Amino acid sequence: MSAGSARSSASIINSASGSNGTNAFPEHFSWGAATASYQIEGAANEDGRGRSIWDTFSHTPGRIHNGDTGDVAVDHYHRLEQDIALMVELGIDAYRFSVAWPRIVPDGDGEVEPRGLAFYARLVALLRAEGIEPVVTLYHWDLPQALQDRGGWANRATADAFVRYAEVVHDRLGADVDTWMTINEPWCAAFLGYASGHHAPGLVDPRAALRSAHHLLLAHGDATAAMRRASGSVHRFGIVPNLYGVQAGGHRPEDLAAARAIDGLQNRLWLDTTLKGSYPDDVRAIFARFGADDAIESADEARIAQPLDVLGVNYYQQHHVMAGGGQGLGSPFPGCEDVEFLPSAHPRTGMGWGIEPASLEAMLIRLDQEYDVPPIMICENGASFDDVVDADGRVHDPGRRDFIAAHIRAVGRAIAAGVDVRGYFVWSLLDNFEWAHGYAERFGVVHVDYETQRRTIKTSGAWYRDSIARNGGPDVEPDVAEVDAR
Ligand code: IFM
Repeated sequence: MSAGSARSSASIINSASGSNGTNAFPEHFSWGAATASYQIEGAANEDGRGRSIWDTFSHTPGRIHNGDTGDVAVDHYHRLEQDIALMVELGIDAYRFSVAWPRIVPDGDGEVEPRGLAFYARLVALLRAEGIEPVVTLYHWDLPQALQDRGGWANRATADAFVRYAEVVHDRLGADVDTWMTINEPWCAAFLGYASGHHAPGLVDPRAALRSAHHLLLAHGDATAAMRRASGSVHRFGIVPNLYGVQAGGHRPEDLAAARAIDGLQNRLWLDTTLKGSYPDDVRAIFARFGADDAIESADEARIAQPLDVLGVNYYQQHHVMAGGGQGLGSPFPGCEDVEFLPSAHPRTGMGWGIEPASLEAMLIRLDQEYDVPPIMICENGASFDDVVDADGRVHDPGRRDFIAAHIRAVGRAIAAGVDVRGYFVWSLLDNFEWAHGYAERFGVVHVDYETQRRTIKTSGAWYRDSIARNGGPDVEPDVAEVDAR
């Protein structure tokens, strides 16, 4: 049994949320780690897996740093036992992974591939055997290429294909998986994929991006309804937007308007539709401006706003914006082409993302105050930093460790203020394929040597393990000397 198994015997969302008296984190708070299929699995051509938009995109010259692809990634497909042993060593209670749609329905909406289902069934069984709770994400961006060839998410039929795929996976894994997340970071899938072209499928088409946003939401709502019909009240369903604090970088009315506009597309688009049942007026106006509002049929908003049991929140940083001098066509914020993004004045991660943990606390409090929000799980939080591998092979990453520690503290403060947060998943368990950055950016608490596939728990991973053992407290501040001495 894992160190985490005793604590994870109660499921994530049904667990009581009372404080244990020594720190803010409830007794059954769930500590986890997250990954995604294309970023770790490799085995791109095995067991009948179909081609995804990320296979196409990563094999297109000039799209990915260094020409990297996910063909091999960190070979997780062949290393399940080894990677689960690492989870046991870290003592995590829960593991959030995504299912690769092209492994299950290789051409998107045709034949089901039993070998793909068998792989995830084995993963779930191995996790359960160690007392680690599986949390499934159904879509973390690897759309079957065959569906993209028919328009991808800009085509309403893709939402129908997603519902069928979700039903197939839910039917096979439902006996052992309680918590189901539909779509990971729909903002990225829609706007980096179809508006800025930084992600697959690499299009610069704001109308298609807005249509895609709507169809991703519809896919979420319809799949949630279908899975709930099949499982009654047994399972918990949610969606995982990536939320950002948004700060105006000036006091002019147009700066405040810029911040409001970015907040609309980054946050309220996903939150108001799923939790309030309607598009915000300013966001709806952007759909109309680009001729994308014809995608929104009269019953759609009700279909999207299915009751949720959990809201997944991915949180990394806060935007600072002001009016003027924006990005023009190719902005990942259609309709906000005149908004300028400013660098954070705070210390930054290796990727230049501002380190502002208080903004996570503020976001959680905002969710609690502005929405009838279900229990929250932080489904991703973490940072890329350059790792230092010493002569003995140990990997030192104090920047990542401090980032994680500070954000856990922020979650603790939000809980103490009354926000119902039930779990925290570090991004990521392992170094992996960081999309357009290829393997140049590392987010893992476990280092991977990409030549040998050797895994080494980093300083941050050792610290996280110790923090989990203390249930995040009473003092989650890293003891630098003690951890580094290992
Ligand atoms: O690696 C990604 C992940 O796939 C989605 N959320 C953000 C992470 C870091 O960029």
